[in-house]
Amino acid sequence: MSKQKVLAMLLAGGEGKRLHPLTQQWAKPAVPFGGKQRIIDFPISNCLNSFIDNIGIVTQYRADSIHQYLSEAKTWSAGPRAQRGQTLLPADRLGGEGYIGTADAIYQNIDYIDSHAPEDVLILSGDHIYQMDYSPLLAAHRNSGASATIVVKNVAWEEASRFGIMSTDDHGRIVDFAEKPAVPKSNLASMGVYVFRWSDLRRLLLQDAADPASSHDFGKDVIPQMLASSESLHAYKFEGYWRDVGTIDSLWEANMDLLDGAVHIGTPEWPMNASSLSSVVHFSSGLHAQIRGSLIHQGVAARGEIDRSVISIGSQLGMNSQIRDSVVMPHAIIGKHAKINRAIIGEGAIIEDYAVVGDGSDIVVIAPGERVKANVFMAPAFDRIKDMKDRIVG
Ligand code: ADQ
Ligand code: ADP
Repeated sequence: MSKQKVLAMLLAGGEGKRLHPLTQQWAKPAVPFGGKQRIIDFPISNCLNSFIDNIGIVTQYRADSIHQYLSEAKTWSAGPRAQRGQTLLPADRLGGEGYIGTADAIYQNIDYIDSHAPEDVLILSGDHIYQMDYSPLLAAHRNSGASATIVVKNVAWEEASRFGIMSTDDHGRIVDFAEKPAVPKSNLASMGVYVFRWSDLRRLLLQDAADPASSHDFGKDVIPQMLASSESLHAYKFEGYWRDVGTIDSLWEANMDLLDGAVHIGTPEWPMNASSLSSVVHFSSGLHAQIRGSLIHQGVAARGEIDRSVISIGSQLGMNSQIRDSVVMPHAIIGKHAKINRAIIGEGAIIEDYAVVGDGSDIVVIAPGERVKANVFMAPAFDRIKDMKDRIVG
């Protein structure tokens, strides 16, 4: 039992259809990011750096991949702010068919939350790249006395329909909210990060669970229901870097943002997990390599020409290979004279000698473990077909 007043609940169970094929075998939060981390390391390190010790990690889709990563990786068991109160919650606690929506995923863990008797519950997503100290948010939430506080950010207008969009009054109270509106009224977006007073959330979850018309989702059901019944709902603006990496393009862009210095991994002021501290990032050029504006991780055999790319741990690059504007995920092998342009090469994929991936137009994704045969050209059209299929499903 913890004396902490806040308990974080990290939603790490989404299927991530739009990140297919990177999420074929792995949950979205376990997808590699930036050479050595996985996406889930960001919200976890935010908790640690905000001195929130208790995190319940709610898994569902490919739960094994999250469990495996967090338990086997020494990542979270050492380091300056070691995590002790992390609980991996088994998928589907109440039996049955699994969680229906995000609110149901919390509802089914009511016992676990009650056992911590928190004053507030911080609800986080497992698929966001950002560095945020949650302390001022928690303080603002308590000062306002609101039932819930939603963290918000202005997003690009053309992306606004991907998010929960709201309007606030002069006191930061939310007066209007629409989940992923086709025609957004504002560009003030929910980051999907919420603080709730636990007594209020508990009541709302019971109410939502009893509603046969609900899809049991925070954005679709709980938040609109709160507004309809005039619960006090506040917005808290986050000004830092934040990106929902739920799509291939946004995942690629966030990796490029890392190269541009818009977001960092493991600085002394904001340590990430233990492995990030021991990781040395090389910008150097070796005898057989020409490297520009790239992150090359320790232990990578860097050969060839590498331009504005993230080259992850354990990958191998062949002589005279050319890698441009790309992300090479851990343990991928790139053959001699292979050309990679605007692509994401999945974990453990093999690109044989003289193969060409991408032509510099749309991003091409090579699935984890996939083999691209020698001399084959993987054009973006191949990827576009998959992308269209995803759009229909998701
Ligand atoms: P989405 O990003 O669409 O919108 P959603 O797909 O529901 O949110 O997932 C939120 C988080 O919960 C993700 O980390 C996902 O992995 C996880 N998750 C989803 N289903 C789950 C389940 N059944 N069990 C466990 N975890 C699950 C939300 C809000 C928007 C807001 C965006 C910001 O609804 O209002 O703008 O986040 O990214
Ligand atoms: P192995 O069993 O060969 O050691 P892993 O346990 O690393 O492989 O991965 C199991 C499967 O998951 C493999 O097919 C691999 O390509 C795939 N995989 C690994 N990482 C990812 C990822 N980030 N996203 C999707 N699939 C992945």
